[in-house]
Amino acid sequence: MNARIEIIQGDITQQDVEAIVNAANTTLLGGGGVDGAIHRAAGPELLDECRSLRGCATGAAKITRGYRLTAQWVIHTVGPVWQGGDHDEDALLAGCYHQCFSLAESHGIATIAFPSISTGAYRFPVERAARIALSETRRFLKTNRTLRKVVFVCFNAMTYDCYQRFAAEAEKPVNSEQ
Ligand code: AR6
Repeated sequence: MNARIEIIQGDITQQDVEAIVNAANTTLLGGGGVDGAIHRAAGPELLDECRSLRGCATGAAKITRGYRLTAQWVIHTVGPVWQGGDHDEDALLAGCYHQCFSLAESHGIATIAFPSISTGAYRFPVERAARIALSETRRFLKTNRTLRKVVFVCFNAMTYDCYQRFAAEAEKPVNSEQ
C-alpha cells in the first residue's frame, strides 16, 4: 500500500492530525452522523464559523478552524445523496476528495483524516465509495509533496474491510493508472 495512506477503524474526532474532513450537508449547519460528532467535539464556535460560510455545494468543500478538536482544521465537504448511480454521484464524490486535497495543499496541511463520505445517511454504496476515495487519493499523491499522511477513519468493520480490500487491489498492476 502507498506509505502515505493509512486505513483505521475508529472515531475521526479523536484523530491527531492537522485536518479532519466532515461529511456535511449543503447548509453546513450541522446534522447527524459524523457531522454531529464533529460539531459536538469542536464546540459551538464551529457552528458560528460555519454560519458565516453560507453553505456549500454538493461536491465542493470549505475550511474552518477545529476549535476544541485536536485537529487544527475541519474541511467540510458535501457528498452526493445516492440516487441509483446515474445522477453524477461518482463524479460528485470524486470532486469532494479533490477539493479537500486542494484546500489541504493551499493551507499547508501535512496530515488529514477522512470519514467514508456519503456512505451513511446519503446511502452511497461503501465498496464503490471506497474505490473512488482511494483512487482520488492515489491520483493526488502522485504529484503532491506537501501531504505526509492521509488517514481513512472507518467507523465500522464493514467499511474498514472495504477500504482494506481496495487499497490492496489498487496495488495490483492491472488496476494501476500508471
Ligand atoms: N468517525 C468516523 N466516521 C463516522 C463517525 C465518526 N465519529 N460517525 C459516523 N461515521 P454520515 P453522509 C461514519 O451519515 O452519508 C449528516 O447528518 C458513518 O458510519 O455521517 O455523507 C450530514 O449533516 C459512515 O460510514 O454522512 C448530512 O446531512 C460515514 O461516517 C448527512 O449526514 C458517513 O456517514 C451526510 O451523509
